[in-house]
Amino acid sequence: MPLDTRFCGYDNLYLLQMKVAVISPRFPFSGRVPMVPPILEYLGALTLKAQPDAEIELIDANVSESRPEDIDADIIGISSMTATVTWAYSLADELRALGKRVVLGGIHPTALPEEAKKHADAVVVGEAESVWGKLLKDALRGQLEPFYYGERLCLDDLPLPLAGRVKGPYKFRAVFTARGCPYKCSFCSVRKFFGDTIRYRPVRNVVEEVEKCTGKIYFNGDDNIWGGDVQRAIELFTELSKGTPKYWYGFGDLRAPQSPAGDRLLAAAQASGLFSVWAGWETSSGEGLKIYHASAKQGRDREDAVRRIKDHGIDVTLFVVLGGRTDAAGDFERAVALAGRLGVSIHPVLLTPLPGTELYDEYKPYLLPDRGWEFFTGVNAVFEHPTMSSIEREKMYYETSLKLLGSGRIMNHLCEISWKGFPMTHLMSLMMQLPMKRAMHKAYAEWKSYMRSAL
Ligand code: B12
Ligand code: SF4
Repeated sequence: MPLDTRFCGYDNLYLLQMKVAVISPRFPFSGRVPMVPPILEYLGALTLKAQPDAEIELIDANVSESRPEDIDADIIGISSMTATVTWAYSLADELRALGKRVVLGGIHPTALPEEAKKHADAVVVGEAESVWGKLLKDALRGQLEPFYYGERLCLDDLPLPLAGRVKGPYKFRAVFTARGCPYKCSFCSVRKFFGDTIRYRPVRNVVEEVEKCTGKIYFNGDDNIWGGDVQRAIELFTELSKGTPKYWYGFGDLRAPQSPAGDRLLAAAQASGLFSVWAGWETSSGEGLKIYHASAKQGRDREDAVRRIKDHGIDVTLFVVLGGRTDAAGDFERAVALAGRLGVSIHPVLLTPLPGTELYDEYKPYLLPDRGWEFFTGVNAVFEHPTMSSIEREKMYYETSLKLLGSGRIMNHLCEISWKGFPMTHLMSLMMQLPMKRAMHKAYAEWKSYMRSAL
């Protein structure tokens, strides 16, 4: 689009109406994600903060039928994580071949900015807040820089996401209250991206956003819903419980519930509507926890933490990583036994060395050359293992997941949840596991048919 006709001096650029499109990429799996892509609502809001008159198009590629030629904007932003970046690159290439300008951002372009730049006019490395306004102005002038390096600002002044603006078959949206993580899990990209100091949004801003959510349920998208400050978490939960009753779930470590204020924390969380905690158990072996630097977040007695959470009527799902180079076939079976013993859901993930992590550097020599980023989803084997082939690991992954989602197991698990959470926690537990079970059956059938055609 020729820009000079509208260009009236750098300082007045905010007066011009510009068109901005933001795209959340297609996932490399079939099945719907019931959550509005948070980046669409958020980058939309950040755009309006910088350019209040901008015309915005927010596209979830899993829902929208938009073709590249239909997307007409001064600048098109695409967000991506590693699993979705292959699709994002190919869309970016198509858009640029049509003469459109593309900026890539998110966790994968931040980990590998030079790679991303091959597919984009500009790459935002890190958080967008400090650079998005300048980038939009540069786009209007037709003078994009190749890289924009975002600073980690304090979170006092974040715009409220454009809730309700993205239409689709969504069941809920996400709310974020903090960024950063002090733990050092070797397979995780979060610390490098957001830093090891937790930055918190003011409690009143979070409460305002939750009040504005129209639905009854939301996902707390923080890496750790308790944060590193138990008192702040109690304050947040207490304030949330004074508002319109809502239900929520999110990721939490197992350390905070073991703290001296653990029971107060859990009671406040349950009163604010928390119905389910997802926690990184990672591995049952102490040696494994050391290898992945994942011991600190477990506290002294993580089984006690699980019991305490459940006693407060809150459901627990544990994430377990399997198939690492030091893991054995027996670890898959042990994950099933663990679910039975603790009376929880277990979500297994095949260990995936994501770029920008310590694990990636360690596993780089073993990566399978034919596996592109679209395989880095946690259900594919992407590296050589000393004793198990990739087919064996993937087959065991699906079979373990389906055992964990067996009807008897789901029912036993429901009976294990304390009456304090009845009926919402029980209902939500069921509503999360049943679609997961259907999706897993479908994914396994697709995998088998892919294997038959490939062999
Ligand atoms: C929500 C979420 C999901 C949702 C995504 C829903 C959706 N439609 O978008 C769901 C549940 C589907 C999901 C799935 C997975 N996820 Co996820 N997810 C997250 C989570 C919790 C929040 C991301 C988010 O939306 N943040 C809110 C937005 C507003 O902020 P943001 O994305 O950080 O964006 C900021 C900057 O990055 C930048 N930015 C981002 N995009 C763009 C784009 C442009 C153009 C610009 C300018 C700037 C910009 O600006 C923003 C403001 O500063 C993160 C954890 C985290 N802390 O980031 C993990 C995370 C992104 N997920 C991760 C992973 C690994 C997965 C899975 C592979 C998990 C698994 N093994 O099962 C699957 C992949 C799905 C698949 N098979 O393809 C990793 C990704 C690591 C990586 N290198 O790719 C993360 C970082 C978690 C972690 N601990 O490592 N996930
Ligand atoms: S605790 Fe969670 S967010 Fe923090 S480093 Fe470990 S996996 Fe990443």
